[in-house]
Amino acid sequence: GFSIAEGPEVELDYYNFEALNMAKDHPSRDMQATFYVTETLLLRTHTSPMQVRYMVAHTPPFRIVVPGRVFRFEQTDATHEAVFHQLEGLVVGEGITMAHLKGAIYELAQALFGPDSKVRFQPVYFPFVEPGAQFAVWWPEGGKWLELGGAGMVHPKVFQAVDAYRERLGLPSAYRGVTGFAFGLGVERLAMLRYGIPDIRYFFGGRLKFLEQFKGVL
Ligand code: FA5
Repeated sequence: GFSIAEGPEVELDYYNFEALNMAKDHPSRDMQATFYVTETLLLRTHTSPMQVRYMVAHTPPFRIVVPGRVFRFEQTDATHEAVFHQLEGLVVGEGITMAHLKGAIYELAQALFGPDSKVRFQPVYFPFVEPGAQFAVWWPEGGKWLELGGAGMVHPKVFQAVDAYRERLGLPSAYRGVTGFAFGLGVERLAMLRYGIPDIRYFFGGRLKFLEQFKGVL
């Protein structure tokens, strides 16, 4: 029931941060170290800017997923890369709750990792959701929980920013009286769990021996 939307990799600061309740100089921007192109243009640090782009252009109810490449000024290690992919999810409508969010994530985990897979939710802060959570899946190869994504209920300030933008475009406001959930998960980490890959750096390491294993899969 989800449709697929895609957005630009070179993004405006406005969509990547500002409209997501991360004003300039807000310390929460340090959560995602950023490659800037100019003062106002950057390489998107997550797929969440598409939440705003999509909502400005569409009216609820809807369900979307947004796959895409993202970029961060990161120190790399076995679970962190500077270039990776995310899958954003956004569901908006009347009566959408945190229970729908948890159900969707559990369903995804069961479908991908089987009925015995274990998912863990923990409360966490993201400026554009309230309440916010991060979720992890048990990673047998690593012998620990692997943080797969962030999620939460769309923050009222995001809906307000969207409606304010729509008003500037001469569109009627469409986000009063609705709620929504959003999530953003790491695609490489998903593949690591699914195929038992011990190090994220293999994906962009350029070793054919590694890549050729996925010939039939991709
Ligand atoms: C975000 O990027 C939020 N936009 C997620 C979100 C969406 C929250 C919607 C609420 C609502 P975070 O920085 O935690 O959150 O990244 C999300 C996921 O991307 C992580 O859980 C992880 O799986 C993956 N990820 C983050 N940084 C890296 C990295 N350097 N290398 C590989 N994967 C990463």
